[in-house]
Amino acid sequence: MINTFKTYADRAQQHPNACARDLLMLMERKKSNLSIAVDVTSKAELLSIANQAGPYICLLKTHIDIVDDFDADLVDQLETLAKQHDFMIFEDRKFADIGNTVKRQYGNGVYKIASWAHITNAHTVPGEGIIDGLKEVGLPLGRGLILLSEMSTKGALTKGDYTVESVAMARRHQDFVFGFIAQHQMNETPDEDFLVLTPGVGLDVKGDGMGQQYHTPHDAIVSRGCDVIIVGRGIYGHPDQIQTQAQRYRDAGWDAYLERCKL
Ligand code: S5P
Repeated sequence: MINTFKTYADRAQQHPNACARDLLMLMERKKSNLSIAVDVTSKAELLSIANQAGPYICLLKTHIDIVDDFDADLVDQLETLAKQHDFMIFEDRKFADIGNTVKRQYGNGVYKIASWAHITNAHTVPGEGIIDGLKEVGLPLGRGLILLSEMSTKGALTKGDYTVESVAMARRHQDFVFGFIAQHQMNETPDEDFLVLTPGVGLDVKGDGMGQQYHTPHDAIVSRGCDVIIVGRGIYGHPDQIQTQAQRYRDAGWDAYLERCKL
């Protein structure tokens, strides 16, 4: 696997994408490759979990459209927590429409995602125009995009040529696209350094009865060469143990990274 033996710090020094540099430096500084997926539906719960898990994570992943009582103050408070605990924010919007539509979905509407999310993601099913549309809004704001090249669920159609073409699209937009949601590392040459953020990570269960499939942090980081582990229910599914679980996944992810780099 190419580039996986390098440290996050070394990769930050050389990375062509500004958002990736920020994330890699943050990961090294904080000694965390853990992203929490906070898929809860109330503002108070989201903020409470963000505050408790904050010290252990590099990235907070949101599904902002599932919050029943969303308001602009939620975003202000998330931004304050991000500064206080030193994490970045990733809105898992999974854009999937034509360029002209996604740029409005990204910059406008109720959520104004581009104004607060450092990172967002997109499906590649519409073709490259989706990247052009999102880039028009995100690049001037210093935002970064990741593409879904491989999903975690059973029977996902994101495989074979779809995955190969998704990587080719990313290669043509490296000022804005810096990585993938995937289950494996995607680099093909030593010059390439796409980050892989990987969901479907769990220490205690193998599935959820709705298609989700879990690997351990060790498997994701060491065997599959992924860079960031995304953990949802493994952490927020234990509301009384958010800190304990966040620390547990942070340690498992970081130990796996140290093993991979032979540090
Ligand atoms: O392929 C994917 C892509 C994503 S972004 N599979 C996923 O599960 N996700 C997201 O990761 C999903 O939307 C959820 O927010 C998180 C996984 O949550 P968990 O509770 O299964 O750990």
